Amino acid sequence: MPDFAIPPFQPFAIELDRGSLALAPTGPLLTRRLSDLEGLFADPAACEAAVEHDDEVVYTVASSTVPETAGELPQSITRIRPGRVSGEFYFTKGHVHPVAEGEIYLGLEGEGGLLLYDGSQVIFLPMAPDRIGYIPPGWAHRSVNTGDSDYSFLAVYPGAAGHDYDWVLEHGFGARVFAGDAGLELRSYTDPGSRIR
Ligand code: PAN
Ligand code: ZN
Repeated sequence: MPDFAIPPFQPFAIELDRGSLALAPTGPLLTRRLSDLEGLFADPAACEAAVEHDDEVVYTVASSTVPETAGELPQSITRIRPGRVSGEFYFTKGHVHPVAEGEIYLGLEGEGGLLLYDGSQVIFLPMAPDRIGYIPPGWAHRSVNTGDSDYSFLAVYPGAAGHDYDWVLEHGFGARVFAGDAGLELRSYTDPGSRIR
């Protein structure tokens, strides 16, 4: 037997319902509304107006029961609703892991993307069902729903990695994702009028 520093979590299986994307057993459920994302969209006034209007749910994160502790590999399913604020697609807050560790995402439904930023370079990985997105250690990551239905994915990450949301407030994300006339547009984070590609 390995010499465990902490008592091991019992092995178990998790059922993923492919229709509802519910996990059984299931852990905590987090709901993020537009009001939780105030200050993050390129057009803060439009976001504020949408918050006043109905403060829509932008995304939910349903976690498994695996604890966020050293050595464990917790999982969660994020479901991002379709929507835009002044043309900017709905997204997750985005974070870096203060303990530099990798993470994998598996697309489950819908169309989306993974915006990755290391402080200078910005990468956009299109995501779709059955596509695995790899987030290397140290890269800030944000998910974007670029379709007109829910975009959902499974995330698996090291339990001691932690989540730092302040880094993004300070450094931004390098790019924003907009719906353009001829499809998806990546625009400068600080100057959303200027197109990157
Ligand atoms: C994901 C994210 C989830 C929500 O499980 O936490 O998609 O995004 P925010 O945490 O940025 O609000 C993950 O990357 N975990 O590490
Ligand atoms: Zn993460």
